[in-house]
Amino acid sequence: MLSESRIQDLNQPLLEEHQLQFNFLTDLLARRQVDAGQVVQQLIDFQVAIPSWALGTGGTRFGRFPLGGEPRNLEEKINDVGLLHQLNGSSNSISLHIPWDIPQDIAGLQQQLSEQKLVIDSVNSNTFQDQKDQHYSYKFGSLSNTEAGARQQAIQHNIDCIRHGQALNAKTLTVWLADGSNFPGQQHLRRAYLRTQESLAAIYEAMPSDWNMLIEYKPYEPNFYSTVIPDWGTSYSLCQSLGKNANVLVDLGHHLPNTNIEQIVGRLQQFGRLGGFHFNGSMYGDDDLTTGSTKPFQLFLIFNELVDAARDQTVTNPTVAYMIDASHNVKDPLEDLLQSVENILSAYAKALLVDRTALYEAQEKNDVVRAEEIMRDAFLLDVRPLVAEAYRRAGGALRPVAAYRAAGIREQLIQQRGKLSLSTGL
Ligand code: LRH
Ligand code: MN
Ligand code: MN
Repeated sequence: MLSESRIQDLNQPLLEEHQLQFNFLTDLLARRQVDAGQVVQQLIDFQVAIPSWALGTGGTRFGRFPLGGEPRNLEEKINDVGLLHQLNGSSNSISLHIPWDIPQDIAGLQQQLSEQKLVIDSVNSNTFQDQKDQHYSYKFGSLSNTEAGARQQAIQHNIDCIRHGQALNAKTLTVWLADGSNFPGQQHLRRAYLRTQESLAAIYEAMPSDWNMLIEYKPYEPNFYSTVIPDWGTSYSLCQSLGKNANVLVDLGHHLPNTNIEQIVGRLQQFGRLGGFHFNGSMYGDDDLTTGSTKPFQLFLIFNELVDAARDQTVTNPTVAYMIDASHNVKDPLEDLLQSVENILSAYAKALLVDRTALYEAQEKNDVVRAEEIMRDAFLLDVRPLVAEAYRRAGGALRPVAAYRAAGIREQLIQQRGKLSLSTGL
């Protein structure tokens, strides 16, 4: 739908100003002994997975306002991620959600993925909704359910997810459980944990040795009194009990207000148990807003922990899976995702620019103000020319959202798929 030359044409009128800004930043950074080209290369190498469930207009439990042209099947979802990747060169993978995305035509999908230079990074299981014809209900939990049959059904579903993922060369299973309770006394808290641990162990056993399991935590919703995996400590203890291929997934929205997420990220890396991220923006909780829209400074501080640990040889954390889990009901989802990726790259670029030698020195001397100023210096620098240059060098658009609009992509999608096309998703 978008040719490379069309993207170049859209870049053309912006090039002169971009070059001016990029050259200025290159000179400025060179004075600080930082090679802008190297930073740009690190940005090009950074890839973040797009969730298949965020490509249609999101909704709330009060309603949904579809804008049309949304993908109706997995092929169309892959196509949309391909478009994003063409525009920014930074979204080369897709997270699937089963059963919303059951792959059917495996050979066809594989061909499409390779043509669009995409991979499937992870498969997410879904035991938070009852599916048609399923024998046991998840009303009172899945992997933690008091009924052995329901637990077994949920275990089997996760194993089926692995099989679906294997067909498309994925290597990661993401588990998020809605399990918990709504009222005091409803659930035996310790036993619910133990049943979950046992169920996860059965899935882990069935998982191929080159696969990873990511365990996501969340303090509330849809259960509002207790959640079986409410926090990183619980995820961490489950991972510890399972083995080295189970690691913690940090969804930025899955924290109570004011939680110091960057510290959690630092801790998990120190323990070698940070498995992945679900990036999104959060104002109150699991809001799934555009990543970086509400708390860009926090996003920068999280990336600061990642960059810091990556440079520390004593840290041996596994490869981290970077994924978005944001979807919105008043934005065009593709524009929303382009914005999320851009904010992620900006936070990463800023973290790469922190003067770490000066920072460590200030920290050692307990020079509080100096340390904070160093962080602010990096955060307040306008790194957009670096991000734009990364897009450009990857064959993408200098301004992906503007290019998306100028190319009339949504209009074309509506023409192809209809005004009222509905997608699966939340
Ligand atoms: C749960 C969650 C989890 C799900 C996704 C759809 O709130 O973050 O990752 O799989 O949303
Ligand atoms: Mn999530
Ligand atoms: Mn969530």
